Amino acid sequence: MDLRDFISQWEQQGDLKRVTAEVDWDLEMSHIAKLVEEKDGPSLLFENIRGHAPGQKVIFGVFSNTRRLATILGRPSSMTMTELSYEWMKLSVGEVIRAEELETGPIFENILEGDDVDVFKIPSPRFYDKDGGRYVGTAVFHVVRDPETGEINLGTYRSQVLDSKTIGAQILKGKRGDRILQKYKKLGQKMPICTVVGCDPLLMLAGSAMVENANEYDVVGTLRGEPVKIVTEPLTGLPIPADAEWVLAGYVDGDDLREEGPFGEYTGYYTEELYHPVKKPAVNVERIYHRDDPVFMAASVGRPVNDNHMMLAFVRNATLWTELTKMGIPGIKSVYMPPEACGRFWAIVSVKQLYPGHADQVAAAVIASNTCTYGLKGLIIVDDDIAADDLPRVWWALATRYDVKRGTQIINRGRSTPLDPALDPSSKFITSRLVLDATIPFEWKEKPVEVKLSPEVLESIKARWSELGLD
Ligand SMILES: Cc1cc2nc3c(=O)[nH]c(=O)nc-3n(C[C@H](O)[C@H](O)[C@H](O)COP(=O)(O)O)c2cc1C
Ligand SMILES: [Mn+2]
Repeated sequence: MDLRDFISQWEQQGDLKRVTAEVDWDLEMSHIAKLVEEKDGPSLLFENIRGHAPGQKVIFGVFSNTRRLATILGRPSSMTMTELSYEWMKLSVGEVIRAEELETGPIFENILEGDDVDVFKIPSPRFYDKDGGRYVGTAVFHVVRDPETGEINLGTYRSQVLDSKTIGAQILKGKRGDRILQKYKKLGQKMPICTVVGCDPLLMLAGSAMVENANEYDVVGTLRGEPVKIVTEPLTGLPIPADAEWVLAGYVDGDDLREEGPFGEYTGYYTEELYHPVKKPAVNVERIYHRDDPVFMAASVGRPVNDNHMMLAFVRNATLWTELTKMGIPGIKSVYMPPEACGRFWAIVSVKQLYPGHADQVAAAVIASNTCTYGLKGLIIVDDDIAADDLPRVWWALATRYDVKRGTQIINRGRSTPLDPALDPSSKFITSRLVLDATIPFEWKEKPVEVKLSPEVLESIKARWSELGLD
C-alpha cells in the first residue's frame, strides 16, 4: 500500500476532496484544512500551490477521523478507535513480518543533489501566524541506524525548514532517536538520517509510536500482513519506503545545534521558543528524492481535535493495549485515550477484576508501560460493564463508584514532554500523575446492586407496544 492507494480509496468512498483553485502554503492551506476538519469533512488534496511546480500536491486530514484511520488499518470504516486499537493489539502480538528489500522503487524517479538541493522546492505549509517558519515535517518520520547494534529506528519529530539545505529535527531528550544520536556524538561521528514525508500512513503512525527494540518497518509489516517494501538510500545506506513521495537524505551533527520554533503545537498552545530561543538537532540535507507529481503529507496541529490528536490517541491506545497484553495482565476489556485530552495525557482502562488489588495492578502497569510513562497525567480505571470509550458511563462510575480517599493515588514524579503547557517552565521533563480508581472493590462482600429494568416486564410490554399506541 502507498499513499496513492488510500487517496483513490477515499475518493471512491467520498472521503477526499481535490482542491484545484490556487492556495497559499503560507497559513491558507492549514486554515482551510482546520475548518474542514472541525466539520468532520473529507481529507483535502490541494493540487495548485502558490509558487510550486504544477503537479505537486499536498494532502491534509489523512488521520483526522476514525473512518480514515480504519481504512489505513484495512478495516471497515464503521469501526471505533477502541475497536481499531484492539485489532492493532491482536495483530502485533502475532508473528513479525520483516521488511522486504527491493532493488529500486518510484522514490528514485527524481533525484536532486548539489546545487539543486533546495528544501524550499517542497510545498511545506506554514501553519499558524506565530510559527517560526514553514514546517516540512508534521506527518513525517526520520530513519536512523543505531551505530552499536545496527538496528533501524523510525521516529516522528517535527521538522521546520531552516534554510534551503537545513531542516530541524526536534528529537526530544531521551527519545530512542536521541539516545542513538548521543551514541554517534560519543563516537565523534555525524548521524546519517533520512526524512520521509508522504508514504503509507501506517508507517507514519508507527514512527510516532513508543517502540523500543524493534524496527517500525517490521511493526507495519506485521500489522499489514505483508512486508513493507524498502530500498536503500545510497548516501546514508538507510532503508526508505520504495514508494515514498518525498525523502530528504543527509546527516545530523550532534555538535551543531540550531534554533527552531516556535510552533503552534497539538496542545493548543505555542511552544516555549515564543519566549526564548532553544537549540535543537538539525538535518543537513544532501539529497532530495521525490516521485513524479509527489504528494506531500501534512498533519494539522493546534487545539484538539485534529489530525495530531487522532494519531496520538489511536497509536497510544493501541500500543498501551499491546503492552498490557504482552505483560500478561488478565481481564483487560478495553482501553481508550481520548483525543480531546490531546490523545496522550489521559487514559481510561476497563477491567474485569479477578482478585483483590487487580485494579491497582492495572494502574501500576499502565504507568510503567513505555506508552504511558511519557506524558500521562491521569488514569481512570472502570469495571468491565463499562467500556473505556463510553464517556457518559465513565462519568457515572466517577460519580457512584469512585471514592476520593480510597480511589485516588498521586504519583509524584514521571517522565513527560516539554510541550505540556501545565508544567513549570523550570522542570519541563517531569510530571505528576493521578490515578482514579472508579471500580467497585473486588473484596467487598456487599456490593452496590445496579438498578435494572425487569426482563419479564420488558418482554411483556414489548408485545403490548402497538396496543399502548407508542409505535
Ligand atoms: C504528529 C506528531 C509529531 C511529533 N513530534 C515530535 C517531536 O517534534 N519531537 C519528539 O521528540 N517527539 C515527537 N512526537 C512523538 C514521537 O514521535 C514519539 O515519541 C516516538 O516514539 C519517537 O520515536 P523514537 O521513540 O524512535 O525516538 C510526535 C508525534 C506525533 C504523532
Ligand atoms: Mn522509534
